[in-house]
Amino acid sequence: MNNNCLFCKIAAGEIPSKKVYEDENFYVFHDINPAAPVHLLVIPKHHVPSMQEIGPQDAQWLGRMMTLAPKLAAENGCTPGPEGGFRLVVNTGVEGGQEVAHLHMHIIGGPRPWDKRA
Ligand code: DGP
Repeated sequence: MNNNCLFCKIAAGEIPSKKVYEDENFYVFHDINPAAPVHLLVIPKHHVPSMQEIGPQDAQWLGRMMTLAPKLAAENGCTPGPEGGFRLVVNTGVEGGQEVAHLHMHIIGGPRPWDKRA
């Protein structure tokens, strides 16, 4: 837990959020500024600033984080099948468009049209 980190505080329940899933390692909630009908954020509960700090030792939990996506997408309104789908986005660093310095994966989807931001 990083006491200066917004997403650490959200994962700890210190700042309110619209939670859709939680387990021992991950916390998932609705983005406050959705770019599409479905816009979720998946965060690890431990503090990692961004993908720039990731190395081989992180393969296991990062893999688990990715595998959460299809179930969360389907359960929260993304259309199943090849005509549906969703986007996964991990903005990294300032030049990568990252605004909150706690690694997070966007799950973005739902019936189009919607913009390509996030
Ligand atoms: P990024 O640009 O990849 O760092 O995305 C950060 C996202 O976090 C952005 O889409 C808006 C969202 N966000 C920022 N502050 C809050 C908050 O306090 N609550 C929630 N639910 N989302 C937030």
